[in-house]
Amino acid sequence: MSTQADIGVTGLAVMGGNLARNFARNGYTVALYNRTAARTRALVDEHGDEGAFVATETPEEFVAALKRPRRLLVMVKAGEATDAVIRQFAPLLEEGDVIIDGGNAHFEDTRRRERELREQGLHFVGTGVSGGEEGALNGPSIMPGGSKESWQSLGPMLEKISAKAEDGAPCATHIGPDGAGHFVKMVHNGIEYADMQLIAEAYDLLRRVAGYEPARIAEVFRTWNTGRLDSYLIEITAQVLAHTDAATGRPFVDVVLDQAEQKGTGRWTVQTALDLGVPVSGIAEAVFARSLSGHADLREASRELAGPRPTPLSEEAAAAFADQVEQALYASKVVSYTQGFHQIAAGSQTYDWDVDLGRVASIWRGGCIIRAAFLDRITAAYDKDPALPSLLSDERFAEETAAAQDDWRAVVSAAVQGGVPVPGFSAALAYYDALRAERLPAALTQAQRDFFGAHTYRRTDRDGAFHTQWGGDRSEADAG
Ligand code: 2AM
Repeated sequence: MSTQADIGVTGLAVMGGNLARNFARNGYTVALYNRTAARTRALVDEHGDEGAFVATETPEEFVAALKRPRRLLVMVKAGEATDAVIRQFAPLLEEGDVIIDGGNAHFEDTRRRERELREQGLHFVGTGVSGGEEGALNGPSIMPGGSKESWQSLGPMLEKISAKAEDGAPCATHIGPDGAGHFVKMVHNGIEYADMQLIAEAYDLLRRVAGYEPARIAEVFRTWNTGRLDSYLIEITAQVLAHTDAATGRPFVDVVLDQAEQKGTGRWTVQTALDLGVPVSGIAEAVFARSLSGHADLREASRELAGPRPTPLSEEAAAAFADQVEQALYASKVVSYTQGFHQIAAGSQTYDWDVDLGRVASIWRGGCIIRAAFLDRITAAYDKDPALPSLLSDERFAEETAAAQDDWRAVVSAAVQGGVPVPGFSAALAYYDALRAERLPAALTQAQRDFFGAHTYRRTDRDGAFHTQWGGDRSEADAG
């Protein structure tokens, strides 16, 4: 067997198979190996004419087929299977070779694997790949972590197979060391949850407050998609809402069970945010909203709870309300991204990753589910000030939220009055109001903590930690 392949792919289910084809279509010679050889043969039978494949049947043969430094992409299920495959291949590799995990691994697992393999002289690249099956084949957004050296050997190939943004820039960049890539992919998915929740709330408001039918709402979304909300998710929302169920003739959205599922990356985003102490309330509400929707029994048992009487809007008022919803949706979206980027900045600082936040926004412009015109504004904001404390403090975003805030408040009020749950919109607005508040009631919270637990408090007028003898002589003591 000649050592000719530029990259090897193992784990040839749909994602792995499509990435292998993507490499081959881009002129790379791709070695293939799968535990079950039938899958390898099927791939070559069906798509062998798309490029240069080297089908192999044993791990040894597979490794021997790769040029050095060897690049070996693992596309198996996240978790134990990934560890099993690494255990199988690591002993066959040599110093400087690169193992790439393109699955949806937890970044802590990636950090551990990177450390273990580094000790053996191997590079381990945990990489986020977004765009689903279609993206894997035609160009995903790629978020690799790992060492700088591994990026040198791998970067040009990943850029080549990645999606391209409108300006032609590849949607792949070196995110940072060890788990940085999988961390950023995790937050990407958390933001995706928030985006989807906000769109769902906008739809619900247009339906239940404005009184629009799905086909009409589809038109509204189509119009929004020509403006600053231009994005893949808004575009497909319009298509879903315009779709009629073939079997019943009803709007498709009305025949779909209203219980959302989740795979877990949204939950990881929130769990990690709690550990890092980052308030990602919008993402958390999105995760909880899916969870609540799935509690069918609880919802059934609660259906008789009282709510407000509906008050239909005139045609004119409904149209004006739809415009306000666009403002609320945009401002809430800005908050979601503000929170998500705060989390990436916090992860970067905690783990010493030095993530370029503007670059992250720019590689999400193509290939991935949250691709949107708006991401250019985030890149511009960080280009202008890489140390921006919060996206909301960028001049342009501040101006836009200032212009949106009256409508944003009106929409949340109308939702509350109408009994339409908008956890995403209202959490975003609460975050915005909390950030800009001169004083927060956290002062009272601190006083309570000192009262019941002698946790001490700090003062506005003096340095140090203080404790008050509550219920006693009330003398203040400096506990610091
Ligand atoms: P299989 O075709 O032999 O099942 C997605 O499940 C992909 O990961 C499949 O290609 C599958 O191989 C592979 N896979 C899952 N678990 C694996 C393991 N423990 N070792 C090797 N490959 C595995």
